[in-house]
Amino acid sequence: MRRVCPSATVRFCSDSKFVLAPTSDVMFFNRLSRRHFARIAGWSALGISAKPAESAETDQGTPNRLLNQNLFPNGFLWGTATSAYQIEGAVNEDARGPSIWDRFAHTPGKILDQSNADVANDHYHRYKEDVQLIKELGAKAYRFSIAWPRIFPAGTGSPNPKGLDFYNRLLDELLANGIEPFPTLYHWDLPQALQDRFGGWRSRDTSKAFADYSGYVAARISDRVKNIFTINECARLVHSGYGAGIDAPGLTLSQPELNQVRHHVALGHGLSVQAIRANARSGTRVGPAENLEVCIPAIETPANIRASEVATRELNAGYLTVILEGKYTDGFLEYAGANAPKFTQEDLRIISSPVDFVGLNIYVPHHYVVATESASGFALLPFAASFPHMDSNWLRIAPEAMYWAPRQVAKLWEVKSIYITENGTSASDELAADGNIYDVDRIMYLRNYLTQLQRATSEGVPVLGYFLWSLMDNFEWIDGYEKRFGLYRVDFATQRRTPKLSASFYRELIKRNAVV
Ligand code: PNW
Repeated sequence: MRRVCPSATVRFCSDSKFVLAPTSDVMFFNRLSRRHFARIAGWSALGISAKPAESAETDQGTPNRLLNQNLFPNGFLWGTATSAYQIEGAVNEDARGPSIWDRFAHTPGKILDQSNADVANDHYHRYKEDVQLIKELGAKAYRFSIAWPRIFPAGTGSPNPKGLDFYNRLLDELLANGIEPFPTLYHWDLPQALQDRFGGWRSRDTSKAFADYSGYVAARISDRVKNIFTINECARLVHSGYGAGIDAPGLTLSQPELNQVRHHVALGHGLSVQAIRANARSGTRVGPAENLEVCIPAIETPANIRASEVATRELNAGYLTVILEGKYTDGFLEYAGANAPKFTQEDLRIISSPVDFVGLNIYVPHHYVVATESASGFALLPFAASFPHMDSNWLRIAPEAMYWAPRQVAKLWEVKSIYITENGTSASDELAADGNIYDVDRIMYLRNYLTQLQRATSEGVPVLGYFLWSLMDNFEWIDGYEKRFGLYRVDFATQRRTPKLSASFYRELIKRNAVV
């Protein structure tokens, strides 16, 4: 693939006549009355359980014509997301086995702040309180993950009934509060025993063990659970865990070995789909939750739009493409050459077992694309050093990723049901003098991404729901507790949860079923 670098043809003028007087915001604040200030401080101090006075005024003062703009489809499902290792804690309780993330986090130098998730959010003991946090947002769905090492402490063999008991309690609590559970079976916390015995996903024995675990769980929860995600983000677990070695299990494999790991993960997904179908109640829906490489047309011309679709298919060849097409693309096999994974036609048939929906984790643009005359038909543009990002350096801001990704998935593979399984951002979340967090940058990010999602649904792209990452601050993998993604702030010393301003934003958006 040829990468092109267009020469800069436009210069932006920084003519000062268009720059607002630097004092203008100060003047605005000076004009606010004391009463107004008291009201802002008052409702924010009350957190989201109090109806914001601003919102009430808008409701009364805004014509219906405006309120009906930016609407999502009726019945659109609003939710939040978390994962087991990032929030549960209680790593040695009720016979849970160790996972590769326990081992990794306890290895000196792997986690930025030298922390681990032994306690994390203590959600294992505080799940009832956390379910109330979801309820207060008005969200009707919750995506969480089930920890494999709680269910099978040694990865295979004897199940641990106490592990399942926890998820039974959680499911019952969610349902009692009118919240639909959307569990993910694998969010990276592989039982350490499988790493030790098989080399983790280097072996197809792990794919088979994942199927057994999936079937066991599905048989026991599908009386209450209607939708199950198999694996969270095959791409990241393969590349960061086995390629770059920055995530657990911290390996840096050669290209052929890495391609084989990728194949085993895709196979694990397919075997899991089959095991769920064989063991769950009929009608249980299942699909992956993938962070596909998002390819955005740099300029929206028909040729670039087509090129971006071709790029999406090629750059996701080892994940969504093989899952949804049952074959590796010619481009992928040609590129991999002698390094290509070893596979059988039967493997491809299993990997492409029909799914009921596709989950997409959308945070960033991976590539801006233009059409070219080259064999591939597309080129990936380099990112400018000045490209903006949020609090995490990797979290580049491109709201239009939220439009193009589901649109392309629906078009390329005729997918009829899509969930946005994750979207959200880290933010610096300074505590204001009044004790609140006015995370207007997170609100800006969410508003812009959700505007693009609404663009997609209004054009008929079949997105059924959205899970905001994350319900609350949590253990952010290699960043430890340094990066905060939550709608609720967590004080990890006291375990106190406090709503940020973005929680009010999300609650208002859910209430109106529209971008606000
Ligand atoms: C996701 N990207 O990871 C994970 O599923 C979560 O567990 C994690 O906490 C969250 O996002 C925030 O990091 C991603 O570069 C990491 O596109 C990187 C990307 C996407 C998702």
